Amino acid sequence: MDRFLVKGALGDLLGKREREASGEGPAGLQKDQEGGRKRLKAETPGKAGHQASPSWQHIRAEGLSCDYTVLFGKAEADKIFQELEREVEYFTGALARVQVFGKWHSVPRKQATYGNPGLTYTFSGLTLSPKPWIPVLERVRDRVSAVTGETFNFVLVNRYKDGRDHIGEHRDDERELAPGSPIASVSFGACRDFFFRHKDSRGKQPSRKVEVVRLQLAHGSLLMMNHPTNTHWYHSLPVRKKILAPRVNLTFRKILPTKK
Ligand SMILES: O=C(O)CCC(=O)C(=O)O
Ligand SMILES: [Mn+2]
Repeated sequence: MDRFLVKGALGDLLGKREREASGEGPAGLQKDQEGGRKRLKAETPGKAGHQASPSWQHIRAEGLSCDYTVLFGKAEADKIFQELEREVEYFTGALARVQVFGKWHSVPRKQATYGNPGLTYTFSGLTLSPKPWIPVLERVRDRVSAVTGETFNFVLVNRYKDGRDHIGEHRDDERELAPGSPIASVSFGACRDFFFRHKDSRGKQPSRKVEVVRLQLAHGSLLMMNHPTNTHWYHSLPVRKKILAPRVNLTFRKILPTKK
């Protein structure tokens, strides 16, 4: 996690968001035309019949494979959001700050990690253990697993108090992720723009032009970022000053067990 945090903060400070906002057209969202990828289940097992099957949008570009659905209806998403607001304990002090070129800055959002016992991960150069799972996070994790068939041992929680909070362009640290595993991103609260930029299409003089993939992540939504998206594409949540409401995002991951 270490790497993306620093890169994110660098992106923030150097105005990468401004570059992201320019140019290329909207992402092509493919409606669920072939019934979904094999492992995306059409229905949530073990739940009462009132629960609608998720309808997936498949987002594809060169080296990018994502699947998007609204997993929780408004009433359930509202409840989960309230519980997250009550129960999640965010980092404070040194863990809520990041050093860039020797200077300390506040991370422009709040963060917390939860996960299985015995796991460790690196964050801001420190080896940390996630907090033990709490019921609201287990509930969301289990719903994601039920509809995708994927399992997760770790979640990073990001809270954006309003549209000024953001995350700069970064890739998630693959050294700590199980090879080939997807990242499941579940969002609650304010709907926010979310961009993917191809690694060859970054900076002032990109080696080639690849269209930016632009999404909006709604209240109660799930975005599956499948392999190899994270290898080829950077992602970000840009500043949106007009947004006054908070947002909480959960990225469920499968991280490699700690070497003994
Ligand atoms: O808030 C989001 O939607 C993205 C968060 C993210 O990219 C991350 O946690 O690595
Ligand atoms: Mn990320």
